[in-house]
Amino acid sequence: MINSIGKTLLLIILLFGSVVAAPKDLPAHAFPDHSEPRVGSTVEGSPPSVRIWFDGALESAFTTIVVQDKSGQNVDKGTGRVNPSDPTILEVELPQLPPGRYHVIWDVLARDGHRTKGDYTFKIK
Ligand SMILES: [Cu+2]
Repeated sequence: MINSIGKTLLLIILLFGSVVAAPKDLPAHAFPDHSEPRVGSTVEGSPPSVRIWFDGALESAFTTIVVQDKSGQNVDKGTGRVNPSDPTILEVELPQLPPGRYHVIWDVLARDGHRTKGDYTFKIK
């Protein structure tokens, strides 16, 4: 049995679902396009930084990126930021890291006020 509140919630869920399913219709809504190191890749030696290119400009405030080792410890230099000369790039510097699997975790706010978050791993050999 669905009451009016239930119908309203269902409508909100359907609308939200359609927005998520059709990000290309909302160019200001920031989604990752590609990254360096690439998602799931194995790189030779410790990279100097992790960079993620988004399809829209990011707000510096409320936008974070961290890199963790397999035990969940942050291993980046704590310099996560939106690139000052290109607001579609989220980046963080890395120290010299030993071989292993690393986890990149990001959370961004686009200029249109929409938040997206995600994570991926890469390996250093
Ligand atoms: Cu949006």
